[in-house]
Amino acid sequence: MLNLVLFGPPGAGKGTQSQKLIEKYGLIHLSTGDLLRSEIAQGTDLGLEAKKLMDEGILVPDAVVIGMISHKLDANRDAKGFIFDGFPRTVAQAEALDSLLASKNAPISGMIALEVDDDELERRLLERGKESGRPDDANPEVIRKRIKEYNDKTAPVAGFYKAQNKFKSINGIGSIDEIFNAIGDVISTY
Ligand code: B4P
Repeated sequence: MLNLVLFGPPGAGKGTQSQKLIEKYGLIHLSTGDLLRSEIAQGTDLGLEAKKLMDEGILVPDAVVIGMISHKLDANRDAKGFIFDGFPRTVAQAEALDSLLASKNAPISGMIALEVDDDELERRLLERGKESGRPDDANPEVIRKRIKEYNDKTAPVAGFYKAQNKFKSINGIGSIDEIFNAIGDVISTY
């Protein structure tokens, strides 16, 4: 099984690259951001709770996203593998993911981090906000809050995978195809 964690700050290109990776490798895409936005669109209690936090650029509680991922893993037992996009975002989520996958005998193959500087992240997210209507992409203050959340709570997740010799970082600036090829080079080493 190919189980890939795509890592990086908001706007690094995780969602963009995931779309290309699922086509090439036939993987199931698990984006906690997309799962949460779907709960919001359906107006569920979970969605209402998550919306308040997401609109402010704050991470939603670990238990919520871990529960969502666990359901999705159970619902896709015959998958060839998974791309985890935007998850894990805290060390507690990374630990929970390891134990969920251990029970299925299908560990993480590796984490690939997309490196992009803060100015470029802000530029990309504001640009996307013009089209997407995403409230968390519309406001520079919220974008900076999301980057701060990433630096405080998510960046340490890299250390979790480095300790397992599963971490690789690549340059996330360049054309979408160049970055996709660089990701493919890493995958070919698994
Ligand atoms: P996400 O939906 O995961 O939001 P994201 O990080 O902004 O998206 P992504 O990084 O995938 O966007 P992409 O770079 O592809 O999360 C939103 C919120 O949900 C979080 O703030 C949090 O509140 C909550 N949440 C989600 N998961 C959670 C978790 N596990 N725990 C707790 N809370 C959680 O795209 C950005 C833009 O860049 C696009 O417009 C794209 O076209 C452009 N782009 C991509 N590649 C490019 C390139 N090479 N060059 C130029 N532009 C590029």
